[in-house]
Amino acid sequence: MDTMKKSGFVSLIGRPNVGKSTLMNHLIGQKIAITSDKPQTTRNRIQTVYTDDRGQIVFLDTPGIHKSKNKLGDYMVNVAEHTLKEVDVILWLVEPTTYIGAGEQHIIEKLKQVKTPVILIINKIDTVEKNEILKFIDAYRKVLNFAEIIPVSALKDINTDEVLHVLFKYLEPGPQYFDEDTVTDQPMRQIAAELIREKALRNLSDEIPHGIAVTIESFTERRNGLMDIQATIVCERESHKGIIIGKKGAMLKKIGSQARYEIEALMGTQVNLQIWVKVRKEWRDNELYLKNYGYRS
Ligand code: GDP
Ligand code: K
Ligand code: MG
Repeated sequence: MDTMKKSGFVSLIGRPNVGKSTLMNHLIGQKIAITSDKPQTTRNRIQTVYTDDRGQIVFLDTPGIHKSKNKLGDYMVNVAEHTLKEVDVILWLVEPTTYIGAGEQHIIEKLKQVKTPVILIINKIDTVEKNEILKFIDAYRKVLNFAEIIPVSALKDINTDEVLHVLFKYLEPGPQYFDEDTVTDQPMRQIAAELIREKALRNLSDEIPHGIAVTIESFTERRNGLMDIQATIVCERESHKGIIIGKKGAMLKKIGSQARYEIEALMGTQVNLQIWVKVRKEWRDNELYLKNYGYRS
């Protein structure tokens, strides 16, 4: 082990939709965490790994910190808040569209309770004028003692190298926890389920996505390398099932082919993907279903 190399754990926190998953994917250079314009896209804690000659950073992409409405929401908030105490550096992402409101105030209160250095990332700077950004920096400076403040655009990859540079500054020399070619701790079948959920989120209207889960029933490799994947989209209502399937199955076909394309790219092999749709009323408030669908506490 090279003892001069640095390492550590970094948590990405912030309100839903500020771009946490997008930034993490760009930092590690691969799409592992799914993203969408819907809040609460990320439900579990996803761990990814960045390694270069400076050392290794393990990123924890968490569900957003927000006020929860059901047991799934409680679970997600717990996951996010719990990680704050465990990590070496916290990246708090905000976007320059609203000033410090109730959501931010809630996060500030949580951050005041931990000693971990907090780096403020002002994301989506591609959407505002430069002097707006300066106003933001000034406003945030007053509310918490940040280790650093970095404006970036995760989507356009502006200033993201600076994030890595600053992170390595705050990390201590330490062991390399993973091989240098590891990018995530997520099993492939879980990433496949998440990619299907992402395509459903992106193609369906707003009221349905919060009520879906995706499970993988089977995940098997044929002799010729082809993968057979059977998945189920679980939704809360009969009417939702109809919408997810679509006219003559058109919507389900679209979700399936978009997901298959990305799963194939990630796995580097051909995939035969079959998706079913099932109704489970109020699964988001049922402990047993939550556990079954992978949301364990
Ligand atoms: P999360 O909920 O915080 O993980 O946010 P996501 O990563 O899922 O992103 C939410 C939405 O914001 C998606 O539609 C992204 O494409 C978009 N987004 C993320 N970063 C940027 C950015 O730098 N600029 C712009 N314009 N959009 C962004
Ligand atoms: K999102
Ligand atoms: Mg996310």
